[in-house]
Amino acid sequence: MKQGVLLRYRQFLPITPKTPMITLGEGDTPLVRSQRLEKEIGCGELYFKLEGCNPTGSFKDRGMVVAVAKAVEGGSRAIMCASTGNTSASAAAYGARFGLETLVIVPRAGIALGKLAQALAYGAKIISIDGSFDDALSLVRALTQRYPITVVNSINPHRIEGQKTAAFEIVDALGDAPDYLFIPVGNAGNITAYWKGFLEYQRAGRSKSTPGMMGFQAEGAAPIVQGRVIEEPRTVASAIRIGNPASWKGAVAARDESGGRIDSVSDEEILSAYRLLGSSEGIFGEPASAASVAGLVKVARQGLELKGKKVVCIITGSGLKDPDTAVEIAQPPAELPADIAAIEKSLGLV
Ligand code: AN7
Repeated sequence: MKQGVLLRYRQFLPITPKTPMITLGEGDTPLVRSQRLEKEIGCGELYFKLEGCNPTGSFKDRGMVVAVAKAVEGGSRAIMCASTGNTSASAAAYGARFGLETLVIVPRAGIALGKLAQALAYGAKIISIDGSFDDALSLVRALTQRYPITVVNSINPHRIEGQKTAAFEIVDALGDAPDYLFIPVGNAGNITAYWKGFLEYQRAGRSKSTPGMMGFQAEGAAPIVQGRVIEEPRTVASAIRIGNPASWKGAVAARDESGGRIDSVSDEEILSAYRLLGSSEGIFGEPASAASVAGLVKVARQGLELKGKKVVCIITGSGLKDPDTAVEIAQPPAELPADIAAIEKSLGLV
């Protein structure tokens, strides 16, 4: 049975005797070695951390379990978040299971179908606004100040605490930190959390080194790269369609303290990495997740020395979250009569 994040890493988490040790089986996700890309780009060892294997299909569950445990501990009755989809799915699941009402505000344009389906299935109250994620987050900040509702976006520090456990797992699996960690950046909570985790583990003597933090935004939604708020962020990777990240400063600190980079990748590069992951590694991540791999391909092309280096790419969410994109960009299936000759011909068997 899976322990869950709270039990497994309790000495690193803000747990008191009153904290309920809840879990939906989050964390302990696979770290799988690359079969193809590692050789293609010539790095020492390349691993993918499959965060889509969490209970609601994304890394958000690691932070949500801590945020919800602390909300329950504090006597809260309701939680609220703004979301590009995954945070709302996770909040709704943990809220439903542990007796909290879940209120969600999402941008009308571009929340992937699977994520909306999840929030609906878990019984959240969902409001879809004619505005961006950033507008939704401003509304959530205002409403949770006005009413006794716990905010569970990553402006809630318990979210960051939970998410840092993914860094612990990587060090536990590899025996030390990798040389580089590639990660998509949206609201920038996750890169902030990983960096905190790597630093804390090093301080605790669990690792000798820390990785260069390599964060990637989508080109049309790259406020940190451009150094300005993007009013109308655009990208196929709806999860990271964010123009004014809440953890902007945390991301910049992670980059600068680790000797890493924050750069952008185009939608074309994201989709190319998305296809490559699926068709040559057997890993179906959602488009935003492919930004980490697109970033690795980009820096390898630019000549970053990767020979002998250990690299981890975070695959932040499952590809099943966004079936529309998967189908849209693929060759449609061949439609044939139920006839063996026609099928033989179509498959090139004869
Ligand atoms: C799959 O769900 O912001 O930089 O509201 O769903 O920590 O925001 C999702 C973000 C990467 C970016 N990959 O992480 C939300 C939301 C996936 C994501 C990110 C998100 P952050």
